[in-house]
Amino acid sequence: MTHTAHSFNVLFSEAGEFVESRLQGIAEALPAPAPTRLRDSIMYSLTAGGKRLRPILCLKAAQVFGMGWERSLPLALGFEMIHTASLIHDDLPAMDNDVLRRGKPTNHVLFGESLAILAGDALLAWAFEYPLTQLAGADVPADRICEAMRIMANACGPFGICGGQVLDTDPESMEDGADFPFKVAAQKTAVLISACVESGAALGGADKKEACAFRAYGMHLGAAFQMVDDILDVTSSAEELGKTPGKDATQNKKTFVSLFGLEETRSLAKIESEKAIEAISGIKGDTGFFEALSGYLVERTR
Ligand code: GRG
Repeated sequence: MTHTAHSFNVLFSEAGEFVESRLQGIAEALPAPAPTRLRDSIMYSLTAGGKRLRPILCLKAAQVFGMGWERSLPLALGFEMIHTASLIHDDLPAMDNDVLRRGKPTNHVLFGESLAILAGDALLAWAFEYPLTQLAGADVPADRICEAMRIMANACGPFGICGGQVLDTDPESMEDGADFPFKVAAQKTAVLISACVESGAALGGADKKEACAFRAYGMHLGAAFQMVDDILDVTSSAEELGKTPGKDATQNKKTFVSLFGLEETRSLAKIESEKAIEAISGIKGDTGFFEALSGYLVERTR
């Protein structure tokens, strides 16, 4: 099914509101003996807003294969936990050293560095424990749970966001050459975005070929997403972004914009967005949402 901008926005908001309402309720799943301050620090960042892109991708991918949102929700929330953990750590003084995230003071500004590190660590572990417990209890086939969680784990580790963050922040790991920003974006951003759709699809019942098509979709979408992120860092304000703009230049990062300039980066993002759509062209279910999303993310302003 093809979507107009309006119908796409409605679908995106609907899934976003579903995720938002369930995230608000999840605090109850963190009872004592989790120390109150740790709980506060975790819930502060988890409920601070954001686009909720990753859980939406996961819910929607499972839906293509007939799984309803209620069943795939624990996996989707796990992805938002991983993403939030990575943002808490990314903002730390030892990394990006930022004071603003999602329009609010960063976690370490409010809770201190030690708690922020621990909140990120705890969230990362919870991101696995929560879906494993909930999905097994909801009678989802064990082989699908295993495959979905394997994909999730891969995205967090040396081949995923940790590796990507090293490339992005460790001066000795930086490389010359036009393919470096592609390499950083693939690991830092696209692997997690891709894992959301691939594992959502796998959980929903996709076969290997279909899950692979969604993985390729996510890798291209993630590359386009990072390109636009680099553009917005240069062209947007703190109010629009909810985070401090202009940081890439002050930190001498090798971004798409610093290497290719704004116009060329915009064209590259369009190309990646088209490749994303192409990757899922053979899928039998209704992929209209994913096609529309690919175009929407290139035009996004926050
Ligand atoms: C602790 C899990 C864990 C990882 C440690 C710190 C780190 C390794 C990785 C960070 C990688 C990173 C900051 C990638 C940037 C990805 C990105 C483009 C984030 C912005 O995503 P949006 O725009 O944010 O979707 P919202 O706030 O809307 O959710």
